Amino acid sequence: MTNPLFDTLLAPHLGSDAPFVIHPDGTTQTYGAFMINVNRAAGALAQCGLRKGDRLALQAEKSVEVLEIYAACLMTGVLFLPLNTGYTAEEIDYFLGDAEAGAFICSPSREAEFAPIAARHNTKLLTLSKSGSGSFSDIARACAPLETAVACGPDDIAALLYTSGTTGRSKGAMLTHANLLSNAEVLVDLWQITQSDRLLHALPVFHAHGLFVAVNTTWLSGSSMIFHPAFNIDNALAALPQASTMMGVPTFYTRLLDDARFGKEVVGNMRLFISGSAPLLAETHAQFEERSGHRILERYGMTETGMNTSNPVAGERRAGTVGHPLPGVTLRITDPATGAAVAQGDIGMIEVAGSNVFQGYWRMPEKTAEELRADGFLITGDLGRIDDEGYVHIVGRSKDLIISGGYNVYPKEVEMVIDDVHWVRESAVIGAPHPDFGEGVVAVVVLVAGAAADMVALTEVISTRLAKFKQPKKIIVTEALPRNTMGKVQKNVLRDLHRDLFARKA
Ligand code: MLC
Ligand code: AMP
Repeated sequence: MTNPLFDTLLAPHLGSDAPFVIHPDGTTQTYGAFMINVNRAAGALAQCGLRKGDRLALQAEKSVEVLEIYAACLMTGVLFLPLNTGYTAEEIDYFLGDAEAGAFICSPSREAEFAPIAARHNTKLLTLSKSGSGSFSDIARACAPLETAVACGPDDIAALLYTSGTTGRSKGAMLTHANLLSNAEVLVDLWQITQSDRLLHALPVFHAHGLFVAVNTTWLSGSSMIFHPAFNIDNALAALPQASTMMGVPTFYTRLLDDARFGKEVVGNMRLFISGSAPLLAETHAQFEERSGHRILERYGMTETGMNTSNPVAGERRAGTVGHPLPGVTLRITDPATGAAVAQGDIGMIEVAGSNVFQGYWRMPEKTAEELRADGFLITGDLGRIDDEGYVHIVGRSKDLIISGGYNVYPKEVEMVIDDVHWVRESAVIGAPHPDFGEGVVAVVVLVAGAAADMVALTEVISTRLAKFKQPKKIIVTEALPRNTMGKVQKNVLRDLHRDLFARKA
């Protein structure tokens, strides 16, 4: 095989009449039709001057065309760099510059906004609309399709996925062909995904969950997916009777439970509900079983590693746990201060190693060395323990991270934006329990002595500079931030103080 990832996931579908995508209106796209477009998209990448190792950034509404471009990147060795559709121009500026993207595909509605940024970074700017039209599609339609995959080895980088960090500066996680292939193979086997499965796909395709976990396993198994542009409760309820599997963040499950129409009647064909990206409350697990008869399978992953652990399909799916390490993944719990292994059952830092673990952060060797040990174990920043039956429990995080509706928000990044405002002396950003998003972003702000707060201006600054999901849902002005004797802000004190800020829905 010259390109094992492409040859395993995609090449077998050439000419196939089997259904790949089922649109909400019931129309179906076959694998064969999809592959013709993949070859065209690969031809277009070459026509745009992109070669193996170059970076293609993409910020576009979810569509099958996005998947065609992702597949074309795997075929040509061009690094796929998908970006959250909510990112502001300032955020995009950083990604294009840091990745030195050769080309950037954006929505036509934002072309004018991004043109000067792309020009500054010497990045070719192309467009793709949610209906699949745009300058990239024009090139793909006119160019010669690429028929032969470019040779790529297991350690070649397939994708660059940016994740924020505690310093506030996003880091590009380099995922290799071997990372993606090994994870897809393990998951298809473990979750018993077969050609007859039909996945309800309502996740975004710019993150590991919706892209690698959902799409790569679909390709590998030759199964199909009902493809929704986003999670919408009415559409999800209408599609569930035709689906056999669903992958979602906990918010999907709490929204289903909040709807009186959800019950056993709509899940008659369902085989497996999978949850991840954020903690699923044991209470949600129990309520879901009561209403639907299904025990949600919870698994645990990270952008840097893909999936690490999973509850079983056949055995007991234990609420409040993320199951066992996947075959091929070694998971250990260590003392965060010393790195030494803790006693069985004790709480410590979760570290993982295996063929799923990424190669490091793009052009940040020091950051890579801080998190990836010499023996190949990644320090996840998640705190957990392993119980007597080998189930992994995640009990907290050592990293200062908020997970809101499955999206990661690093407080530092938000604090830096707020602290730039001249009348703000300092700020602390925390997550408070939120009935819909799990955690909601809250900013606690201290004013410069004698200054008055201009909340309209502050909100304006935040919304210009930060994607919507990072923006605080509540801003609280306070006299002073609580500090310990070392002068460090006590975020735990703030979290306790504001734990009831987002009252549970009646
Ligand atoms: C939307 N909003 C959010 C938000 N999503 N705010 C905070 N957190 C979020 N996650 C904003 C909207 O812009 C809107 O603002 C308001 O909140 C309410 O919007 P909504 O219509 O209710 O939200 P919706 O569009 O339905 O989106 C919610 C969601 C979505 C949960 C469906 O966020 C989502 O699909 N999340 C999935 C994230 C994901 O895929 N994570 C995987 C990461 S990979 P306003 O002011 O306009 O009302 C990973 C590895 C692993 O973690 O293990 O999988
Ligand atoms: P991301 O960087 O977006 O990939 O987010 C990875 C982080 O999401 C992990 O380090 C965990 O903190 C969290 N996470 C993913 N799955 C779970 C889960 N099932 N339970 C708790 N936290 C999870």
